[in-house]
Amino acid sequence: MHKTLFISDLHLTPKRPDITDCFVHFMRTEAIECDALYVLGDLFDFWVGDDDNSEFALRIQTEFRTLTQRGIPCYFIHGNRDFLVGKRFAKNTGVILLNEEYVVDLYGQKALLLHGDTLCTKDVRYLEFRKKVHQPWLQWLFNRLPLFIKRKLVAKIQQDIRSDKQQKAMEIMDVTPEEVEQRLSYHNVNLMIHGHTHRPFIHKEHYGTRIVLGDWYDQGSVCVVTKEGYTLEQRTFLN
Ligand code: LP5
Ligand code: MN
Repeated sequence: MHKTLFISDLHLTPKRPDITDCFVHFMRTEAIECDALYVLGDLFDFWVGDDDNSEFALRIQTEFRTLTQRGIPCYFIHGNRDFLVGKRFAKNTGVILLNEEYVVDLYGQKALLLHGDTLCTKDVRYLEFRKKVHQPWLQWLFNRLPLFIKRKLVAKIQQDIRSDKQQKAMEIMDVTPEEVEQRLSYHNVNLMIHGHTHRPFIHKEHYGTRIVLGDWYDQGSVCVVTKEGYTLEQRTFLN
């Protein structure tokens, strides 16, 4: 049966081997049989840069390379935690990096794909922060720092902004419905798939359907699309 798979918000880290194991199992048993795999951001808990040559970083890249070498196309949209995934990662893995909004044709049904952070327009402080760290000149500079300095800087910034997020109301960190409608209408589609909010659900509104992928903290979350339709499914951790 032809199917296309969507995942996001795995937050892979060497600190959580249970998530990594579930991901590796998914890649080797399910993804290996699909038409295409789309990763909609936050694959990593944080990606400091393509120069990360840790065993962990290489291990994850090998999983993607194995898949793409078997002829299965893999696509990636940056999340707010892995916006520094770059050309070298793409070259190493064969993964194709997509723009932040991408319209895909799924067996005749068009869908808008995105990470989901940009839909949270009430989270003004985050969007200002995003604008800053997305500046090409800043990323160019950051990419030229030694790996250990980048790691320290990231840890420091994460620590500094932690309390900022803790003070935000849950409502601020969810999508703005008007923004969802606006993005769908801009692309002239009625289906959207995204992650980021960690609130897995299939929302049906008068302007279209919004599939929200879940995070992989306690189980895997996969959206499976076939020519018959779509399902949002869970994958239990191995043990
Ligand atoms: O992912 P999640 O759910 O935990 O939180 C996100 C938003 N947080 C983030 C932060 C990243 O996870 C970690 C960032 C590390 C930055 C390293 C940068 C290295 C430099 C690179 C230069 C090229 O994305 C969170 C959202 C939440 O999703 C829900 O949508 O609310 O946003 C924040 O918490 C952001 C704060 O509100 C922003 C505070 C501003 C502080 C200004 C510091 C300026 C630092 C400038 C850096 C160059
Ligand atoms: Mn996110």
